[in-house]
Amino acid sequence: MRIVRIQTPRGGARLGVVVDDEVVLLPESRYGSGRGILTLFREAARKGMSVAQYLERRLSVGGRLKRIGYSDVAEGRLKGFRLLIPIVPPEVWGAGVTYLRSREAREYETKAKGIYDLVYEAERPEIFFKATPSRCVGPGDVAYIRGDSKWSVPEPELALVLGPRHEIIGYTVGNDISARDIEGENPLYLPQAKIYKGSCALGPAIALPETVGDPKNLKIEMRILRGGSEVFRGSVSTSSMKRGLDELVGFLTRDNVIPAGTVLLTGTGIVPPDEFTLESGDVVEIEIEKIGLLRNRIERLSSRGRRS
Ligand code: DO4
Ligand code: MG
Repeated sequence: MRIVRIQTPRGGARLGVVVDDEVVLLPESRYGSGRGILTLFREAARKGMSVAQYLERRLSVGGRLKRIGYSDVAEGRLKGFRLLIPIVPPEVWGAGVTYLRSREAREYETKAKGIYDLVYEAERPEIFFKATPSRCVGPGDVAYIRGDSKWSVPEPELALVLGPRHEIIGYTVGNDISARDIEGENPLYLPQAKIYKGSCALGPAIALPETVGDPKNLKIEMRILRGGSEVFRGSVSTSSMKRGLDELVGFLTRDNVIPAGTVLLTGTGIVPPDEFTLESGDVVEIEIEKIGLLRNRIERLSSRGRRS
């Protein structure tokens, strides 16, 4: 079962349950807020149920619930309906260098040789702050590369949605857009390479744990289109991630205050060739098996030197 958030023609947002290629819209406006999935989670927990069980019961006694085609909404064919970011997370964190391919790419770009070899092998993973709500975008939104970077790439990542007790309540697709030149110049520039307006894309759906099965056995694919033609395609399985998901969540939440709804990106295992950089107008498509396809057009920010 997958949960989406949908803009409706009347201007409000609703949560929808995706069943095959159909979305069943939940009429309750309390679920439509940016953290409506947490409201669902708490209501389900109060009844001793998982969200999937709670929704199954809700749908079975649902009466006449509105149904729309998932592909129709996702492809913009239904006037007035649009997919929204499925959760507006209070915080987004990222794990880094969790795949061998990322270690190789980081070592290639960095002037501080050896540092990423160390973090790949270390007991403690790299965990960094990535985004606040205003820096996140959803499916179909424009995502950004920095105006002062000449070498920026998408990072397709399995994203974990955490509940009030730091449990994984769902999975979504994340794009940790990053400036490789800024990150490579000096590891202390990492926050500038990672955190800026529109640097984090999330969506299109939150897949519930029951639907995902083994999250360490999911295929992640990325395509980059330029002028309508494919300029990059790559894939990886989450089975080649070096760290366990509980291990990453454990380090993130150790002695830390992590609000419910926080998203943790689990690192990239797909890196385009070193000569590749994103350009304005590129379209990035990231698909994770059992979760969905996240598509964003890329624009370059032009605020160099501006204060706000
Ligand atoms: O230190 C670099 C971060 C690397 C990263 O974001 C990743 O591996 O996904
Ligand atoms: Mg990353």
